[in-house]
Amino acid sequence: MYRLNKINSIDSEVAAAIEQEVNRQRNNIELIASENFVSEAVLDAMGTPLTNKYAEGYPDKRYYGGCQYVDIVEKLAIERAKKLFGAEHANVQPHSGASANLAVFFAVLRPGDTVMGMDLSCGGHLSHGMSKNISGSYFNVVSYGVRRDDNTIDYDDLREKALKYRPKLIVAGASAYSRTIDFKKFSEIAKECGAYLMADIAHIAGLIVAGLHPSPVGYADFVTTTTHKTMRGPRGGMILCKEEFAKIIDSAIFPGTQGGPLMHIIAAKAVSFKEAMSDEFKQYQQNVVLNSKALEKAMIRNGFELVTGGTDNHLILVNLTNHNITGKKAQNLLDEVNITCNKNGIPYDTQKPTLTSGIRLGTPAVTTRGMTTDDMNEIADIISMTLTDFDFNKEEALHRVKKLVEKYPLYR
Ligand code: DSN
Repeated sequence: MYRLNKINSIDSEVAAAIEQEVNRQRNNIELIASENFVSEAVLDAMGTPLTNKYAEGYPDKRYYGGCQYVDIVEKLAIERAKKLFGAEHANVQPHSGASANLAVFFAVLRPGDTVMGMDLSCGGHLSHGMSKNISGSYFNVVSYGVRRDDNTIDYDDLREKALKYRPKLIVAGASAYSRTIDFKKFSEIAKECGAYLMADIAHIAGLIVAGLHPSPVGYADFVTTTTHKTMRGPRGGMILCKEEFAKIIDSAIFPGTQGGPLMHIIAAKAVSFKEAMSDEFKQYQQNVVLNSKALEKAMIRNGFELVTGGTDNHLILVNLTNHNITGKKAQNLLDEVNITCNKNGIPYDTQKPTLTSGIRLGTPAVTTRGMTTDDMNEIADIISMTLTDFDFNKEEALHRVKKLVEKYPLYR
């Protein structure tokens, strides 16, 4: 059992479910583009008594006594985040990426103000203005999207809309976009229409640290991210900004939208940021992109169509229309052979969001396990045999997945 003896002695039901989940992670090929496997050091930091500590406020300015040691931890996390991204100010307290985004909205917008974000159906995120999210219900959202012909961001349309609707904030960033984002162009458009620019780099933060994607720092007024995707830290969020906005951002997180920070998670963020400063981390990010390119080629070789034709980053979006199968069905079939991914809408999808015409595949997690470009070829072949003739190929697919995951042990 994975380090569960103490939990098991109190609560065998929860321990059993955790063990099953750990085994699922070990036995499956994890292709969800937003997931990763943290190091044991990061895991350990999360499971420390720092969870016991209330520390509302900020280092040296807390509303509780006894914060001298958690102050050390938060200062380390802040300094490392600033250094990693070359940012003037960092707030490491957001509980999630959505919380980080909401705090930026709260800092600079008032209900009813106009904001522009990428349409969810074109690869954007819920918190960038989706109608049922607080970002879409409290604010006036004008979405921008991708071109019909090549499915890349339509900067001309974005500029036209920005000049017409004069948003107070433009959000750059996506959850399912496989191409490089031109933050410089975004900042020129934002300046031209007098908007603030927020870059949400949740998916690509690790690539940015390694210099494999241009950084928005210096272009965007606010940069938000999660810490658990390509950054390979604990589940959480972070905001970077220029010094001039430090006060309004800090106050938008606490007391604006959050209470006590999760000090055990901030400790784990600090540890993961230290890991991200290493040469090994840079090499890892290079391998993520190499694997993504290899998966792109191998999927195309297997007859799959990719949105935008391929990838510049850690993910690919597969258009399943020519395979006559929905994203939901594909996700379910792949689940049955122990390959985990998520159904995903493709631009101008004709299927409902609960079905979709696509799946999103990402390489951060499999690369952390040590998988290589050869393994990406094998994964694409297994995906293809599963989706083209499931009944005939299921047993062989399961066998090949087992062989692959056994080569790369996880959390031993
Ligand atoms: N839900 C995340 C993703 O899968 O991309 C974004 O927050």
